[in-house]
Amino acid sequence: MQRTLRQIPFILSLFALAVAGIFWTVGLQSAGAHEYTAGTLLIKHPMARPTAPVARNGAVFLEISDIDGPGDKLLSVTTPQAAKSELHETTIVDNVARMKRQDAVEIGAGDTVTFAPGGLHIMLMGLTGQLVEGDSFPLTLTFEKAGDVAVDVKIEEYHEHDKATDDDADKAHHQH
Ligand SMILES: [Cu+2]
Repeated sequence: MQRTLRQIPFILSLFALAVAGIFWTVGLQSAGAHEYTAGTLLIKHPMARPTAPVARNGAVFLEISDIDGPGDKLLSVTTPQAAKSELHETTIVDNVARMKRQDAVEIGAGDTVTFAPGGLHIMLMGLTGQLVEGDSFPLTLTFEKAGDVAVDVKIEEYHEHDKATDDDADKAHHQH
């Protein structure tokens, strides 16, 4: 009996360590990976480049996957950071880059759709404030099946994420 009582503080400290470990891991994941799940959808690293003080427009890039799911459709996007947000795709027509508004963006079953410079992007029209490196702003993605998904958009220089060859040193280098 006495022995059991003496073990209690030890057990409690183990428990505290375990809890601390969980929080530490969660903290690391949100700081590093910056991704969101909604049903079977995985949304990775929403980001926007910093803008000049006079810039009226900006663009958001991210990656949306439905690897194990039936597919979904991104219908619209809203953010308090801009008067209007549209789904755009840049295409080259006769050597001229043109942005075309998309009514929706299909995420096929098992597919990953990447919004990146020179292709798909979320166009922010009529910025309500300058996009300053290091800041972030909220954005809501509306999907046909998954519904509304709220994410935070990090403002930083663009660099390709989540590549198999992309180690931490490489990421740190690209951020500056
Ligand atoms: Cu655009």
